Amino acid sequence: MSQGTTFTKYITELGSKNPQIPASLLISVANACKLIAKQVEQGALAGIIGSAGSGNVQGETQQKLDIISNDILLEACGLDQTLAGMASEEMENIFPANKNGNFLLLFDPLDGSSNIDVNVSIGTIFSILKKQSTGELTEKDFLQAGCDQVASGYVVYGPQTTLVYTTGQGVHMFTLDHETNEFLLIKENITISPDTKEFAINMSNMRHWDQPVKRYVDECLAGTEGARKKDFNMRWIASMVADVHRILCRGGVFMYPWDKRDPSKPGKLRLMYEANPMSFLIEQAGGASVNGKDRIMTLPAEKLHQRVSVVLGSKNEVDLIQKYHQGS
Ligand code: P6P
Repeated sequence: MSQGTTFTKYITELGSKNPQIPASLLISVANACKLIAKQVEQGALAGIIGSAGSGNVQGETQQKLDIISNDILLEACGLDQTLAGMASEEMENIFPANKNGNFLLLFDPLDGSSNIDVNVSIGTIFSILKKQSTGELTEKDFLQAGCDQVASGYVVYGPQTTLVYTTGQGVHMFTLDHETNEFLLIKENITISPDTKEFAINMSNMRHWDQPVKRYVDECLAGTEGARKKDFNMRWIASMVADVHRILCRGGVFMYPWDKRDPSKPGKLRLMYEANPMSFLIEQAGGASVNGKDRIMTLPAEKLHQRVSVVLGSKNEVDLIQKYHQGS
């Protein structure tokens, strides 16, 4: 398909060749994200900066834009007849849609929302599963492993509004043209270099990390004089979508590991609508994604909002970190 093709045309053609592709749902998500982009761009002008004065199921303060984005996705996608139901970081329970639908949509409507007030890139992350049961929709329908995803992607609201998705046939990137309000194809079959000199982690948590993560980061910091014999660069945007987008564009490794601050929590990030969709993209681009010891896409889904430790990106770096976690 040639550069500049619209996302709608691209996905419609894909869906016409393979009915297993959730084509109309992907188009509904993209259209919802166009509306979210308009809200994000308005910011303070639309009086939507700041806290909504409520908390979500995660116990986090909801930003006004978190709720606005969530509602836009519910409304825009709820009309899609192929959609059986939705689950969101911002909602404790599932949201039934159409009883004849055969797809499930899970999303973090606005990831990185602590960056909203300071005009730093944020994003929408989505994951699409097939409804396996024939009966009434229940939360159990959503509890599927990452390998069962039929599609995943994100939209990053940054200097450009860019959509990246996969249906298991490579990773493809589209940027929103504000003239036509269409996502236009800019790159197909994105791949990540297996090696990198750039890591992303919140260094302020160093004293809380487990030994394997501390060893890996110490070796990166030791540079050419250390075991890795090369210097590394560090980035941390505190917006997973922006960090993952950078890795898809130029390689790197992203870590949000378990740490001692709350030992009962396996990690900060959520499996179903953050780690799984991003892992699908990263693996499709030739990278790797683990929770330390194990491949994230094979982890059993036990709870809708379960958390997980995440190490993802350039394969050789992720493999090394995994080796350290496996004690070798
Ligand atoms: P910290 C955003 O809140 C988020 O869920 C991810 O997008 C991001 O990578 C992480 O949390 C940032 O966490 O603890 O560095 O603020």
